[in-house]
Amino acid sequence: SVFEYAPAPESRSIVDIAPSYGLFIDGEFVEAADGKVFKTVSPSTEEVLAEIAQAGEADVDRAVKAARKAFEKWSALPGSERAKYLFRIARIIQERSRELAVLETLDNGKPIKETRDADLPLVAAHFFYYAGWADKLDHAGFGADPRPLGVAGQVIPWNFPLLMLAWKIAPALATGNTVVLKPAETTPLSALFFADICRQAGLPKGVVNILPGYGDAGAAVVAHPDVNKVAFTGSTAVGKEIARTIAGTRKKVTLELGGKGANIVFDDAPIDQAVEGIVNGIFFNQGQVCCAGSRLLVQESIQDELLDSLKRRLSTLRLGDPLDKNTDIGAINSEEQLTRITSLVEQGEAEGAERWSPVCDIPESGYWFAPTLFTNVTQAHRIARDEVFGPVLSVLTFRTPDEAVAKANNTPYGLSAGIWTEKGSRILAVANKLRAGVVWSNTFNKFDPTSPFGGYKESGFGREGGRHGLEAYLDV
Ligand code: TXE
Repeated sequence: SVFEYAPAPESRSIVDIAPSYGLFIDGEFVEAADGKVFKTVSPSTEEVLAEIAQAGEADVDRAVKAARKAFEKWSALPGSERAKYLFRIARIIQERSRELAVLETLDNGKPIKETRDADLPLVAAHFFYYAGWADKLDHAGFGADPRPLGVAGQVIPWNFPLLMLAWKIAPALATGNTVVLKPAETTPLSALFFADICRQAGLPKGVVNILPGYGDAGAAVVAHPDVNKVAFTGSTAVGKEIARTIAGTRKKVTLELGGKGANIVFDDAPIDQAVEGIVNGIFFNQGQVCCAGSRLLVQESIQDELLDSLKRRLSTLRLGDPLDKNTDIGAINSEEQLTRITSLVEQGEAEGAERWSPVCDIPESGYWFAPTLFTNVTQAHRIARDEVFGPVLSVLTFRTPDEAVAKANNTPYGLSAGIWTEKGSRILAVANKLRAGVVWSNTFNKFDPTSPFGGYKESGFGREGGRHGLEAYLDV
């Protein structure tokens, strides 16, 4: 069975509820009003994992009503009481993290060592971190008596299903809001498991509602007149559509959208460390990361040395069964995403860039893409401009720091960047000129709940994480 785990004795696992898993509304797993269901498949085997109730407009309305009703009591609780629930949720996530890691890997296709060592610890950390804020809001410099906004409508993607849920739900609850969340259609399982954790934690009914479904359900959440705040992570195209829907309403909105991060390697960089950072930057989660370092900007004088090392390192990556703890590269989340990646890579070749991949066995079923490197890339190539959202790195070169900054900023996005150099003064000088929400130096893809995260330009609007992440859920 897909759900081969032993639920904690006091919990009722979602498998016990129904053979097809329900929407989570007002503290209960229920069928969709119109009885519709959809299937979620394993990206690494294409097997059907589960059948899920599919939310429609009527379900969104029901969930928003439940959240509105719950808001009256939830927002009136002292912060210290809300904190108790959040701490309890955080602890249960830790206790059940192995089951959650397996479930996430099955549904998403990412390697178990990532869900186990990165996703799950960060998910728990977010709940612990925001639990700590719940009783300190009056003293955090927001102004006297900061107030929650009401019902938060949240729509999340499939690349970090549970972590994006944590980024959205933890600050919303800490500040006294209630939630209607729609997970992505290809990864609904960990969100439903989280719903069970809310029940186990005794969270009052209606405070969190989870509505698996497609984009139409997401659009209904965004448009619902009784939703006060919208938080979205996903594609720039849908982000813009959401912004248009919200214009003219009084809803608050945060958008976390795409990226085309530059990893800038100067000639004095520690090469071995940089190679590890480049690999982590673009091949972590098969490159399906909004802040991925998908453009490598390397100083011309070290290009050959760096690329030789990088190719040697890529040849050691193991692609295959995501449940095997030695796997480095798992499956692409969906057939649709695989098609998107394939098409952009074919265009890269057609435009004259040079394509390279290490030799690796691709399993017969499932959605896979070998780690791919493009050299001879120019700024005009689509692979240098468009978000591929796959394990594909485009290499460009530069001669001077100013040229590196100009190339790094030459994108409609502005989410992330990396700088590799031994020179501290250069790190500060370059970082100050980069138009990116996160700049890492001599490391990449490091996350922490205390740090605000979000984009410049078309990468989005607003910040999540840290104290800034609370502002998005408060009126002051
Ligand atoms: O995104 P969508 P997709 C980028 C990445 C990827 C591309 C497409 O480049 O290749 O987007 O991915 C819901 N109103 N990112 O198609 O459609 C949808 O059901 C409201 C970057 O998966 O934006 C899902 O829950 N909601 C990104 C969520 O939006 C709508 C992560 C994201 O799906 C909707 C994912 C609508 N009209 C993709 N249409 C990141 N920033 O990390 C769809 N949805």
